[in-house]
Amino acid sequence: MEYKNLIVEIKDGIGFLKINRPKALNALNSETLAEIGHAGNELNANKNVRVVIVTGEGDKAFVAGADIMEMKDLTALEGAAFSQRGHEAMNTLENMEKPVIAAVNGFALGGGFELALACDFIYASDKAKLGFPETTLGIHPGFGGTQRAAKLVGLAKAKELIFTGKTINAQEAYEIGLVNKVVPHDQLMTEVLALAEKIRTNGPFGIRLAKECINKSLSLANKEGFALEAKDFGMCFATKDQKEGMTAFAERRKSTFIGE
Ligand code: DAK
Repeated sequence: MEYKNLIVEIKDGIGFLKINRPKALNALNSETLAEIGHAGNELNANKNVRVVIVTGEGDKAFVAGADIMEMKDLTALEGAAFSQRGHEAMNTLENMEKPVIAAVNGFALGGGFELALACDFIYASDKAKLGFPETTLGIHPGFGGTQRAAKLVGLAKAKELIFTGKTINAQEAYEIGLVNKVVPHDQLMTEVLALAEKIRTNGPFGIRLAKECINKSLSLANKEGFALEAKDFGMCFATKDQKEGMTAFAERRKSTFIGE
């Protein structure tokens, strides 16, 4: 499918979803949010795609937020619909059956930060700037940021970031656990591709079930979480991937997984 505001590509088992509105620093308007949802579903359904990388076009921004020009005259009902469209896009990424890495190549502000937080983890350029400026605009994060940031860094840090609206650099974001790794700007894609490649060669089915267990750990009590883990672990033994992985180990060769 062709997208107006995205560049979507698949190369060697890795899907790329690039937000492509560089003149507006890749700000998310409703059309882009809808396209992210579609592209996410398309990449999810494609069996050849093992890992997805989300990034922004251009050298300056990952995504500088939800589109303020579109939002400024919204009514309350339209605001709620806009927020819902955002939730649908973010949830599509969060619930993909394959790992989704955010390669944050510049500004990740407001809705852009929320987009990165909906990915499984973030690698950031040392030039990246992250934050929630929403309260400086008279609103608050509306694409899941209050929930996802609090779960990642704890209530007090999330409140400090959101109440102040301050922007932090990649190193500060790394130190509080929002970012997995800070990379020199011109090496960001090389590092992210190496990471994606490492993940791509592992068993897709095991990764998919692990992602489900880890995501659900946030809402399940330990007892239910362990029950889910045991059920999913058992399910691995019904797959060709498990047979291949363990046979390859016994035969001292490299495994070739097919995701079944
Ligand atoms: N929306 C629309 N256009 C944007 C934009 C944005 N968020 N950010 C930048 N642009 C546009 C600028 O208007 C400018 O367009 P032209 O004037 O050239 O036409 C172009 O991108 C380049 O921007 P600048 O000229 O400002 O570039 P600078 O290098 O000087 O500054 C900046 C870069 C990132 C510091 C600055 O652009 C900036 O502060 N941008 C706004 C960042 C921001 O506040 N982001 C948060 C947006 S609010 C909700 C739903 C969603 C949300 C909340 C609630 N519900 C409905 C409940 C989420 C809200 C947000 O994300």
